Amino acid sequence: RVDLFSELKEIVPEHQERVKKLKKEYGNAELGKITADMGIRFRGMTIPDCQKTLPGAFPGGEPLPEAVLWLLLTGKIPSKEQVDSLAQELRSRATIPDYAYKAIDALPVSAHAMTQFTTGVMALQVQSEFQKAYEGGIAKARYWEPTYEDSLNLIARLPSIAAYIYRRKYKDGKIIPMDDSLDYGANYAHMLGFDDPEMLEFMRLYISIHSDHEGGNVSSHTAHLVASPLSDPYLAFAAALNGLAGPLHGLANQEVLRWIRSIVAEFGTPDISTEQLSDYIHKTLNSGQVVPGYGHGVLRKTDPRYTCQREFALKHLPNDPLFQLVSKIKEVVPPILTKLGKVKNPWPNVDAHSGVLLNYYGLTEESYYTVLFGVSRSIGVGPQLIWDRALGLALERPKSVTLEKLEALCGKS
Ligand code: NMX
Ligand code: MLT
Repeated sequence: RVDLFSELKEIVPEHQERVKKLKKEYGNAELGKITADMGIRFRGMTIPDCQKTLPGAFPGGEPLPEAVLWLLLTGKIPSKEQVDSLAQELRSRATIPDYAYKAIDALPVSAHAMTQFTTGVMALQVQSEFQKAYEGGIAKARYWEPTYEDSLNLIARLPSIAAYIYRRKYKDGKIIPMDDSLDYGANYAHMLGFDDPEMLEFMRLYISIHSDHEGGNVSSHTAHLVASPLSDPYLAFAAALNGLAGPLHGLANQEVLRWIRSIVAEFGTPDISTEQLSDYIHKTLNSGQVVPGYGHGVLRKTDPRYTCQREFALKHLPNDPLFQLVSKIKEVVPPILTKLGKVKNPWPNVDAHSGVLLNYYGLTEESYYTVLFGVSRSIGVGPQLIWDRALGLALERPKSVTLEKLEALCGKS
C-alpha cells in the first residue's frame, strides 16, 4: 500500500482492540518502577538501525524524515516508493495561508525565532480539521481521522513557516519557494537558502534524529498533555514548542554554540590546551551555570544522536576547528561533571554537536537552531497525537498534593 492513510486505517482497529483488552484484564495492575537508560529507539530501532534500514535520498544516504514519519506512525519500515509518495503528499499539503505570514509580521524582527515560530503555528490553527469535525459532532471512534489531517498538514507546512522566519529575521525577507523535486529535509534547507548537497544530507539526518525521544521529554509530553482534553494538534504543538524553547530542553542547542564561541573569544582561538579548556569549564560551573549540551533527564550514556552527528562530521568536516574543539570538550567535560558528584549523566546529549555542523554549512545564526529542532519534533508529535486519539487515551490529570501531604505519604512525622 503506497498511501499512508490507508495503511493506518487498516492497523488502527487491531490496536484499539489490544488496548481495550489490556484495560479490561490488567486495569488494576501496578507496573512498578520503569528505568530507561537503554538509549534511544524509534519503534524498537536504534539510530544506526534506522540509518541502515530506512530509505534515504540515494543508496546509503541518511534516513529520510518521511521514512521516520512512516515508521513512527505505522511501526513498519516503508519502501522507497511509499516514502516518495509521502514526500509528494506533504508537498501537496504545504500551502500557507497569507494571514500566517501576516501574524508573524506583526511581531518585531527582533522577537526570538521561537516566539515567531509559535505565533506562525497558532495562525495555522485557524484551518484545524479536528476543531471543525468536533464542532460538527464527529463520533469519538473517528477522532483520529481529522487528527491525522491536522498532523500531516502541520508537518507539511512547518518548513515553509520556519524558513519564512529565517529569511525575515536574518536575511533579505524574500521567500524562497519550495522545490517540487526535493524531499522534506532537503526542501527545508533549500527554502532557508542552502543548496549544498552535503547540507541537504545533513538536514535529512538532523530532521530525522530530532523527531522524538520517547513520549516523556518536555515537548512531546506537553503535546500529549495539551491534546488530552481534545485540543487540536496545532494547539498542542504550539504548547510543545514553548516547552522546547526552554534552555534546559531544545534551546540548549543555541546555548551550546554560544558557549563554544565564548571559549574561542576567551582564548582568541579554538585551538586550546586541555588545561585551558578545563579552566573555562570550571569558570562556567563556578558562576552557577550548567555546561550546555551535557547531561540528560533519562539517558545515562552518550546520546546516540551525538554519536551519529560526530560520525557525519568525521566524514565531511574532520578538520573544522570548531568540530575539533567539540571533540576536545567531549574528553574534558565528563570527568569534571562526574567529580561534582551530583550529575547523573556527565555525557553529551544531542545538542552538544548540532551547532558546529550547522555553523560549518553556513547556518551560523544560533538563535534559530531551536526552530530546526521544532520542525523535526512535529514528526514525533504528530504520530503520537494520532495514536492518542485512535486509542481514546484519557484526559491527563496528575494528582497534586501539598508538601505536608507528601511528607505524610513518605512516612515523615
Ligand atoms: N552542567 C552542570 N550541572 C549539571 C549538568 C550540566 N550539564 N547536568 C546536570 N547538572 C546538575 C543539575 O543542575 C542538578 O544540580 P542541583 O542538584 O544543584 O540542582 C544536578 O546536576 C542533578 O541533575 P541531574 O539529575 O543529573 O539532571 P536533571 O535530570 O535534573 O536535568 C538536564 C537534566 C538535561 C536538564 C541537565 O543535565 C542540564 O541542565 N543539562 C544542560 C542543559 C542541556 O544540555 N539540556 C539539553 C537536554 C537535551 N534536550 O535537547 O532536551
Ligand atoms: C529530547 O529529544 O527531547 C531530549 O533528549 C530530551 C529528553 O528526552 O528529555
